[in-house]
Parts: sequence; C-alpha cells; structure tokens
Amino acid sequence: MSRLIVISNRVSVPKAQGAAGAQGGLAVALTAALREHKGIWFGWSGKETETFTGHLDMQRRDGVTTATIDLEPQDIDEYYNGYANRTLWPLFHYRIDLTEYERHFGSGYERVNERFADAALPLIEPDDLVWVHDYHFLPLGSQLRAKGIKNRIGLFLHIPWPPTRLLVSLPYHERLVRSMLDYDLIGFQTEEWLESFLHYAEKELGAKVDADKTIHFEGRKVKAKAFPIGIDFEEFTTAAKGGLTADACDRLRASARGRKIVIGVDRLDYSKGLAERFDAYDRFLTDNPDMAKDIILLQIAPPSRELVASYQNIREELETKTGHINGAHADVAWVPIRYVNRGYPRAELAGFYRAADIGLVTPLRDGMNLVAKEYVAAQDPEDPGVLILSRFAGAALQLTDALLVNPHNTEQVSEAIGEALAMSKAERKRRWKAMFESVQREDVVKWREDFVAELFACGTVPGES
Ligand code: GDG
Repeated sequence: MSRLIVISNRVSVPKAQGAAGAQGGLAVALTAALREHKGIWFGWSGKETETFTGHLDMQRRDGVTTATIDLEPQDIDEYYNGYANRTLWPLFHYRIDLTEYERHFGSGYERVNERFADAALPLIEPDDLVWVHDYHFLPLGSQLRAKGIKNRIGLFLHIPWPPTRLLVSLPYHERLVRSMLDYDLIGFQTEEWLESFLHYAEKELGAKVDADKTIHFEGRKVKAKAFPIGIDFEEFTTAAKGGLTADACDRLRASARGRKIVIGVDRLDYSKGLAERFDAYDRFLTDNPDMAKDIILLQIAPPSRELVASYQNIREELETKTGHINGAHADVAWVPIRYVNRGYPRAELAGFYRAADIGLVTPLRDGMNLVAKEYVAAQDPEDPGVLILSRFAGAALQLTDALLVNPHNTEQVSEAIGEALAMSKAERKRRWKAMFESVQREDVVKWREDFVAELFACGTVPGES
C-alpha cells in the first residue's frame, strides 16, 4: 500500500475523544484517514516565526505522524488572512460583495505555496501518493511539479467551486486554474461544483473534457470527480454511546423544561446563514404566538477567523440580532435564543444533537456540511428529530429526506419549523431512516478510500498493483 502524504493548511490531530473547540470538518475527516494509512500529515503549525526557515517539526501524535512549519507574520497576513480567507473563501461561497482583491494577497499566496512545496520535498518518497487539501493550496501541485516531483498528486476541494461568471471577476483567475491542471486528480464535494469547474476549463481555457471527465490541456491529463465527504460514522456513533453524550442530552432537555429544542451548530461564518436563520426563527415566533413559548433555539457558534473584518462584522450582527429577538419575545422564565460562542467536546455535541427535536442547518452556500450528517447520526431511532436543511449545502444532494429549504426565504424556513414540529412520529422515522442509511454508507472511510483508489489509478502503469 502506498504511503499517503496529506498536505493541508492546519494540522490538527484531535484527541482520541472529545477535544473541545471548533474542530473543523476537515480536521476530523483527515485524522480518520491518516490513522489507517501510513504516512505524514504536513501543514502550518499555526505559529508565527520572525524569519521563515522551513524547519520541519516532526511529531507522532495519536497514531499520526505530523510535520509542521512556522510562517512569518507577512505570510499569515497575505496567504491565510488575505488571499485564502478574504479573497477565495468569499468568492467561492458566491459572496462577491465580500471578496477583496488585493494584489499583495495573490503574491503572498503564491510565495507561501512555494514555501510549502520546498518544505514538503524531503518528506516525499517515490511511491507516495500526495493528497493536497483545499483552497489554501490550489497551485501547490504545480509548485511541486516545478521542483521535480513526479508522484501522483491529487487535490480535494472542500468548498464549492463558483460559477465561471463569478470566478472571472478574480484577477489572474486563468493563471490560478491553469496551475491546478498539474494535479492528476481534482476532487469536488458534488457534481454541481464539478460541473462548474469543467465549464471553466472548457470555456475559459479551451480544454477538452472526455465523457469520463478527464480534462486534456496542453499535453496534460487531469481527472476530475465528485467525492462527497462524510462523517467518521463509527467514531461518532461510538462516542455518542458514552456517558458524556447521555449527560449532555439529559442536561439540555432538563433545562428546556419540556419545550421543543431547535439546534444549530456552526463555525461563526457568514456562509452558514446564521443571520437569515435567526430572522426565520423570529418570523416563526411572531407568526405562531401560541407555540412560541414552547420552543427554544440553541445556537452553538464557536468564533473563527477572528482577524478578518467580515467575521468581526457577522459576530456583531448576530449579537445585535439575538439581543433584539430575545428582547422582543422573552418572558421571565423563557429566552427564545440561547446563543453560545464557544465550542464543546464532540461527545457532548452529540448529546445536544440528540436532545434536539429539530436540526436547523441553513448555510447560504456550503461545500458539504458535516453538521447535518452528525445531527442525523446522533438521533434516537425510536424518536428521531427532523432535519431542516438548506438546498445550497452539498449535503442536500444526499439527504433528500430532510425538509429542504431556501435559507434566504424567511417564510419558507419559518414554515418548515412549523411542519417539523407537527410531523408525526411515523413520518419522522421514515425520513430519518433513509438519511441515516446514507450517512452510514457514505462515510469518511468510503470518501477516503474512493479518493485514494482513484488517485492510485491515475497514471497506473500496466502490471503495477
Ligand atoms: C469545511 C466546508 C465541508 C462545530 N462546532 C463545534 C464542533 N464543530 C464541528 C462540527 C463539524 C465541523 O466542526 C464543521 O464542519 P462543516 O462541514 O459543518 O463546516 P466547515 O468547518 O465549514 O468545513 C464544509 C467540510 O469542510 C468538510 O469537507 O463539509 O462544507 O466548509 O464536524 O461538529 N466540534 C466540536 N465542538 C464544537 O463546538 N467538537
């Protein structure tokens, strides 16, 4: 079996059970992948250094070998807080209004990608499969090729790929996408993002695309395919059988005093549609005064990317909105929204999901969305809750038995809350069962195996196994 070299922005191996904090979906998925494969997980330590040295800090943690480098403050500003999170993230989530096009962000991004390529070189042995993750490293494959790496290199994009019409607003978009065509395999979360990428390759670059979605461009051959990511089903459901989960579930239920519980769990990010969600909940309370006091919304939203202004703004907006809604509707013994800006251990989170009658997952745009899948996995089979899911999350293509909504449509989301509260147990069970089977079947193990098998098959020479 080939070794895996995984490259992602942050290397973050969660503790075996229940690390607190905003453990992103990416980190959770990759740890599961690396525990089974031999290899190395390489990325940024999250630390600053005055002068970049490229020194690799190698460690073995929880069965995973990691290698990290420190970055200079200017690198962090331009690459991470700049191009990755002020340019690509908003643009790829269709938020052209929040996209900042600073020239020095782009050059910093390329410089840091080259630094990563240099630092990765000594880690890569001839038979290794190199698996690069996400929008931080779109040109990394091409940087590795320029330094003589001939291994199979794949990229998986965890976020959406935007329509060509939006992407062309990015200065030097062509240079960026051309650099991606040095990968052997590019994976997307859904067919929709894949189609957008192929459209760009054909229309803007004049590439040829085969029926099997292999792109031919200037003598290069790149396979593009959708690999919907899943949750670590085994780990999640096993952890959810423990005492911490049961305690969390009981605690939340007891505190709700018989009221119905609606839960939202999201990194505090404008793409997650939190402001629109609060508006829809407000509408529900206003339109249904008879039911209003029988429901609470628990929104867990650990802060993220706090140095980026748009994240500070959304945080302020949500604090104001929560204040208004609670001010308008609260009673001495009832507050409609519990808005919590902190993270919880995963096992506790599972208990909160289980206690909740409704999972409200309404991103405006989301590559996949693992919270929707975790909510389904955590339910009591005998009395499952209802998932309300944005049609703009990648997960909506798999979880078709959720109540699918347009998160911009306040009335529709409000009505979906009403429909979920009124849904019969038989209907809840029917919908949940179909979704549960999909979450179980299409888990992170399948995702990893499918991607690695496809990468291995790229350029396989006859007789190789
Ligand atoms: C990106 C893409 C794609 C959240 N709060 C706590 C906590 N979390 C965990 C959740 C979940 C993860 O963070 C979030 O994953 P998502 O998929 O919902 O979203 P992103 O972070 O934006 O992830 C996304 C994903 O990559 C994977 O490809 O699905 O579309 O945007 O696992 O449970 N975990 C803990 N405490 C919290 O308070 N422990």
